[in-house]
Amino acid sequence: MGVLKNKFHEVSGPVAQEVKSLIKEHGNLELGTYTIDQAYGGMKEIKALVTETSLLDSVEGIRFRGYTIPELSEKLPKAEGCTEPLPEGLFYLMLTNELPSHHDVEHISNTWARRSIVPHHVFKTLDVLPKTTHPMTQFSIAVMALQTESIFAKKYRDGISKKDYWDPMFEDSMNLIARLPRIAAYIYRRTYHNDKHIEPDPNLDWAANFAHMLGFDNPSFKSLMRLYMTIHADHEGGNVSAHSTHLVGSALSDAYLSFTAGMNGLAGPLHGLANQEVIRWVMQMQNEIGSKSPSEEQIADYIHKTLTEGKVVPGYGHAVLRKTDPRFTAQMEFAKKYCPDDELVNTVWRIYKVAPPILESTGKIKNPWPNVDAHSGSLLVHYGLVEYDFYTVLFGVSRALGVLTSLCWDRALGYGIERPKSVTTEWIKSYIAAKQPKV
Ligand code: CMX
Repeated sequence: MGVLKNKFHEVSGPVAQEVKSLIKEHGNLELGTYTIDQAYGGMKEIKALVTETSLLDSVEGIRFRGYTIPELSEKLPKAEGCTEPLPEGLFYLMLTNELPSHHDVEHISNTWARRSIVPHHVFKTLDVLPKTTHPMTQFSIAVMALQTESIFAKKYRDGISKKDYWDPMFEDSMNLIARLPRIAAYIYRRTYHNDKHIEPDPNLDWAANFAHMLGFDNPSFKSLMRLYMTIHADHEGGNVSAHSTHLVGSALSDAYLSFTAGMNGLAGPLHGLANQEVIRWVMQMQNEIGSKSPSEEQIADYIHKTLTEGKVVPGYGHAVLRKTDPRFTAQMEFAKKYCPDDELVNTVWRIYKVAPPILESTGKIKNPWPNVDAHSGSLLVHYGLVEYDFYTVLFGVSRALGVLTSLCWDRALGYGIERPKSVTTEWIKSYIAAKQPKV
């Protein structure tokens, strides 16, 4: 068994026992109550999922295994000369619940580099798609084409004991994470750079190699990719990409099938696609106003116009958060260090000043503050990655770290098939009638 797989087995075994006895002894304890409003309104705040890798506080933001983003920034190993954490380290932390050493992250980088070969038929599948196919659609199709490689699917077909499910899920997850940067870079280069592909460099860490294959060898872009891949990796279990991966995985669908489901959810404009929508919206504003550097007043007018037209202001609001997303702040700190005078970055900062009070004044938007997507595109544009339709693919590559770690935990803890109860509006009406006081 590999070092990391051994470690995961060693760590997850006792947790599985603990969960078993916890359910046995306290399974009947109520976790909360919920309302008709929540049943219609996307099940917000209903505590009905258990996800080990991270926990989201509405005010403080995300904690990965108990650590905030600034704490991770300090504690996770870094590449030489780089100020940003290596995403390999976050993966190790989420998987094992322990902070990794330099040696641990090096081991993961090497393992992923070794496993990164993508079978030729995946590229051939992509090659038949029109180049106008949205990059997220290409990404999903490529991962589906890669499903031929699923070790879990083969083992299940041959007959495998339930207690061993976690093992091929771990192998599939490691292989998939290793191959995603290659697939994503291939999509980018075929779509925007005339099929001029760039060979991987196995000596680079996972994020730096991704940057290299995309065609960006600037050291600070590599730093940005390490930061980007770390902060987008996970946001507890209820968001659309994490939940759909978990839901589909609960049917014992393998990592490829489950992850693709998550990516199709990430491709929605209210979730991950918001990162492309932000830049599209800012550019439309610049065009309409006729200035690359719109004033606060002009931005305010444009926000009002967007709201009047019945559209959302992309990059603002959140289903859980009620403060500025710490992932936005982490990117803002990066920008202050590397590109404080960038025109687009400064426009994003000006929007940050202007948008919250306007959104708040509507009286209905629960969170007027920016989320992760409000900042990411401006940094990518700064380095020349201007093809914003591609941005959600970057999010997707990072999100694999969190949702696939969770799938490994789902299998290690023996979680069952997900099957909440649904009712009809007629049922709800009868329920309300039955609850009315008798007169
Ligand atoms: N602009 C305009 N209206 C907004 C808004 C925004 N940024 N955020 C919320 N609203 C509206 C909602 O559409 C809803 O309107 P209706 O009552 O007319 O349906 C109302 O305010 C209440 O919504 P909410 O409870 O505050 O927010 P939700 O939990 O329903 O939705 C989210 C959360 C993120 C989908 C929403 O804030 C939004 O659409 N934001 C813009 C898109 C975006 O940035 N998404 C990325 C989120 C982060 C990620 O997953 O990557």
